[in-house]
Amino acid sequence: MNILQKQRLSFRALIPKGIKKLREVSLLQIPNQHKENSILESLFPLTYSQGCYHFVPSPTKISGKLRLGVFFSGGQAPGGHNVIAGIWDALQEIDPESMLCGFLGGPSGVVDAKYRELRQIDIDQVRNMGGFDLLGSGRTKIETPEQISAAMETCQHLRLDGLVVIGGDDSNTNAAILAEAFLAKGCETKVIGIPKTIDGDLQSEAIEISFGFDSACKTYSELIGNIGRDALSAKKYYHFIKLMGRSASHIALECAIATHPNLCFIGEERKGLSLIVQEIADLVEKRSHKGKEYGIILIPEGLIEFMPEMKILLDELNRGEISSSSQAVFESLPEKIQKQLTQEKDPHGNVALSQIETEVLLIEKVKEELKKRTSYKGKFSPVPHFFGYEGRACYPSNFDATYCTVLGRLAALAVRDGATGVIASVQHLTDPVENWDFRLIPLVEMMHLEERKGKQKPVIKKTLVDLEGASFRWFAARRKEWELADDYQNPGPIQFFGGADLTDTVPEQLRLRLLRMP
Ligand code: FBP
Repeated sequence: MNILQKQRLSFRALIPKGIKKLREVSLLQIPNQHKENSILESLFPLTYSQGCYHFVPSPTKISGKLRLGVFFSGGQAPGGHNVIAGIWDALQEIDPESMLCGFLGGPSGVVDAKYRELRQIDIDQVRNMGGFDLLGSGRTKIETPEQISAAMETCQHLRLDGLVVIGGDDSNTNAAILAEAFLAKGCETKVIGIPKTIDGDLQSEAIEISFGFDSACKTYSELIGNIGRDALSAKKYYHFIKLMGRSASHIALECAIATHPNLCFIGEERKGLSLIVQEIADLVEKRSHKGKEYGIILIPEGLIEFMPEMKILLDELNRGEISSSSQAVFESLPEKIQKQLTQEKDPHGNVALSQIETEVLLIEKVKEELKKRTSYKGKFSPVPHFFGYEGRACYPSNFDATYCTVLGRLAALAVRDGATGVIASVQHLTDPVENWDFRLIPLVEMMHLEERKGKQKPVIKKTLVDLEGASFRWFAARRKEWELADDYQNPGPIQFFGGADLTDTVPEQLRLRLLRMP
């Protein structure tokens, strides 16, 4: 074990004063204020009308043995292990006789009753470590009546007071369904959601940001910063850097704010493929006229799905019927991309978007475009990159390490005090940790109805980049300047030692939201 690993294992997150002494805190439910939705009400009759919970000082000391289960769901996000460490610490404090059981391999662990009881030694090995390797993860959904019954049987067999779901929008939608089903069937297990995803698209007024976003973006920004420095030194390559983020472009935007690339596309602007290619070719040409044959271009993973003509093509490929206009789009694509579009399918039978090399697609199209331009005489040497998995299991930043520990504590408190169908929420995340505030938000409150496979389904909505929001406006006000100026920033690695101004920084987008100005 290297010295940094040892140091990180011994790091202890600061605990905000409101939840420092768990036996002296209790929940206070305030009446619900969400808009009436009769369909949601009919789907969630038992959890629909509950209000959100605040944490308040308790007049009496509350203790009691608890039995909790927990699992990871979906893609890795730095800080996940700290959620479990936070739950563990809270249980030790509430009653050291409590039990914590980890389900293996994601939600399927609950359905198939694959679990193991966690001990202090397990927690000591993963505290402040990235990854989800303590339990593993998976993308199975617990949604069929058979799966729900199997999950309930496991929870009843283990006599669980609570089940904590560490997941994104889909997993938390699932958590809401489970909570309702358990209540309806008289199962005592409470279901609590934790907002996880590096994509940053599980956010709302109540959920300021999902955990993992900060550490992943800081890792990508470090890499982009290094590439910027290399580009300025070598002056010979165009770096096309695709960044993870299944749909929304929050990661690309956050990294652009931190690193100032020459171009960064934001999917939510919904530009077509040819416009994007024109913009890149214009940039390459303009820079070439200034003697600059290098540059940095950021491309969000979800960009392709926002391009109107590609969206139609992808939908048609998913349905298996291609119109003549989509056929023409398909034929205009490089052969490699055509193969990826037709060969790779995700577990739901859809085109596997994360496997489509949008960076290669853009490089090939820009090459074609530049060849056509007689005004361009430069040398275009592109290099493709894809940063995704590099950032999902890094050491969590202090922000994520602390945020996750607190989320774990909130989950344990929620179960102790009998809440179910809620997600843990920490507010005022830009304030000093001491002053953070907490809520449990009913999951149904975050849901709306969306068409899935021709049917209206209740789901938690993915939050896209708000083109009127402070972060996008800040970026939009500066991006023109970055095209030619080479204002590359090199933020360096996540810092764990030094002053709080180095170690305790928050995501740029949270900071900008507070400033509320371009
Ligand atoms: P979650 O939404 O489950 O947190 O996962 C996000 C993500 O990392 C996306 O950014 C990416 O598109 C996807 O997972 C990749 O999935 P996989 O791990 O299956 O390759």
